[in-house]
Amino acid sequence: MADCIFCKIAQGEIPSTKVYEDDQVLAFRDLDPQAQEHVLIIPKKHLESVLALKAEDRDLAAHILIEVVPEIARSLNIDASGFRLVTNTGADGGQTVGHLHFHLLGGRSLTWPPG
Ligand code: DGP
Repeated sequence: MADCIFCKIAQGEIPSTKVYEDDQVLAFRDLDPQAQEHVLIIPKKHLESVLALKAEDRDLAAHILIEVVPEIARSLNIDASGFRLVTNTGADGGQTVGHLHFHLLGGRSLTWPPG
């Protein structure tokens, strides 16, 4: 998508602080961190939100949850202490960037419920 900021980050047109990358997925530090560790995990392929995932994306979704999230959590050393994985969806969900992303937050004790 030509005007998608996260597509531009995935393509290297906008700089980011990368914490993980493979052929399908990029993870980088959030511009406005809400915790000591705040990473955004995105598919390189443009998908608007979790609602845009289709059956053909099953392997991609599983890869993010099964391989990418644990690997990043281990690399940030928050796998034992714990973390939160969030995907804001749509207006009420607080989604501000229309490219599927998972917030991985950790490094402090997070409260619940969210605002
Ligand atoms: P959400 O509100 O769930 O759509 O989260 C979007 C997040 O993206 C928000 O925490 C701020 C972050 N963000 C927006 N633009 C940029 C950017 O250009 N670079 C980085 N690293 N993060 C960004």
